[in-house]
Amino acid sequence: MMQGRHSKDGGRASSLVAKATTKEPMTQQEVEDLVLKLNEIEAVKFGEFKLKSGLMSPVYVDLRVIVSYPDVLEQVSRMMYAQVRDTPFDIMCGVPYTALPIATCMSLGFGLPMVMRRKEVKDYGTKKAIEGAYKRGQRCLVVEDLVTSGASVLETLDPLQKEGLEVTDVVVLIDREQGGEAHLAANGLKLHAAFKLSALLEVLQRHGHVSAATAAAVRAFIAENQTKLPPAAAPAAAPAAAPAAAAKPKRLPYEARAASARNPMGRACLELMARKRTNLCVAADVDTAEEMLALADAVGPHICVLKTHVDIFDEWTESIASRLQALAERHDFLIFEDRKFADIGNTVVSQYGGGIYKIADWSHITNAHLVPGPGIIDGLKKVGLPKGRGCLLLAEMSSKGALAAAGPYAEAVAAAAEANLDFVMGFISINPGAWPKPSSPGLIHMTPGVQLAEGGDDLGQQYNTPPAVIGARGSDVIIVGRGVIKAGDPAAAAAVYQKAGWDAYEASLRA
Ligand code: 5BU
Repeated sequence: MMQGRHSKDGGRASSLVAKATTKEPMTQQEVEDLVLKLNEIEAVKFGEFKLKSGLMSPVYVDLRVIVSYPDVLEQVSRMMYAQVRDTPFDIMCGVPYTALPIATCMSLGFGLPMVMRRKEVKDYGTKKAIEGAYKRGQRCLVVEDLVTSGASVLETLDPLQKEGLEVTDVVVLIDREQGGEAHLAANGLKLHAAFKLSALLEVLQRHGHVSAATAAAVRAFIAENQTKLPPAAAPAAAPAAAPAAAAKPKRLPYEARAASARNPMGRACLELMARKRTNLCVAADVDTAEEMLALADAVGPHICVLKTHVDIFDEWTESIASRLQALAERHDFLIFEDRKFADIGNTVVSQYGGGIYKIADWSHITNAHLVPGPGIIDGLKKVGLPKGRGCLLLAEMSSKGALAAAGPYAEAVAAAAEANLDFVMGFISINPGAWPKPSSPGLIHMTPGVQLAEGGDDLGQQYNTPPAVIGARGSDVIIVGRGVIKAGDPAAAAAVYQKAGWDAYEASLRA
């Protein structure tokens, strides 16, 4: 088995490799230029479009037009090849029709042998479903222009497998991030996308081709319109009840969501979690600032976020704040002052930026109730946005009888977050998987009330376990206080929670 540009045919391969290596990977500038070109030739359009389903969409992607722009076609094929240059395969198959010219262009540009699937042949017994030269057991890369649900790729999978070809990888130009990646993964296929729709959107917004309002509408549309896998395309070996399970939108990996996060702290947090393999936030509810700093140093290697309540300490100085920042830097975690602002916009400006604590100066993240209305977000944003800070909105609380709870309150909080994606990075939530609308993929859910066993304290706290919080309830981050800080060895306890949280996350990626 060889990689990317190679062929199994020895003699032919050497000349093809020589040709392929003349093509360098695209630079960032070229990638951005390509996005702008796709917009210019209206392969990607933004506005109001009625889809075949009757649904109104703020984005329309039609890549058929690129056949009329050879320079774009060539760049697209280069960009797509770059995604799979380290992936082993022997031949490629383009999904008819839009991807056929793209596959052909990759074939010519990089010396990659190709086969074609006949779209019209339904009776595979009488006519060849796959045209071209291939041998059973060869590894075939599927080339597609766009993936939404993954259904058309899965249609191509069947005839290829019937011919004895092994299919494990799919390359596309654009992933609309509507569930296709998960559906393909459920069928054993790894998706390599040149662009996620959200990344493309980000470039166009940065260059002034898409307004903030349109970008927000597109992100909300993507989040709200996660596809279900058609039953016919559900995994063949699955038992009868499985298609419905496969149709459930699967968790996207943290790193895949980072590009969708418009708030810099949201993005940093998702990237950090993936990089450090931890979704653990430790609540440093200890008695003194010195103890908090010692705890931060001890649990630092295991956490993505350290949550503080600095108003429980007797003293707070700039020096304590800078020592905490230095620890965050050293151990690669974010600081979250759990201040739970709850006043009118004008007051929170002073509370967040001033006073003894000057929270906005050192805390990457803070949080707020929406009880006063959206003015509180505007006030906090005025202080936090210029400093690149992020805000979590309290949608649900962990304590018994909480009024911040699932239902109209949490729904209003979710809508306020979607309207402020530049500053709001996510939520404090308890059961986000049960919310009527999934939140935008860049928004993070952090859940307090976590211990290794279910239970509670005598003041209303209620505990769920890491698998229940990350798996069944679909949250992203476990917030653990006493489970770690009251342990004999907090660092060892943090390691246990890190593993429990991460195992639950990995299991939910496969679910
Ligand atoms: P515990 O020791 O794991 O129960 O600590 C939980 C922490 O999370 C503690 O700092 C609380 O202030 C915080 N918390 C919470 O428990 N429940 C909530 O709904 C919110 C915050 Br919001």
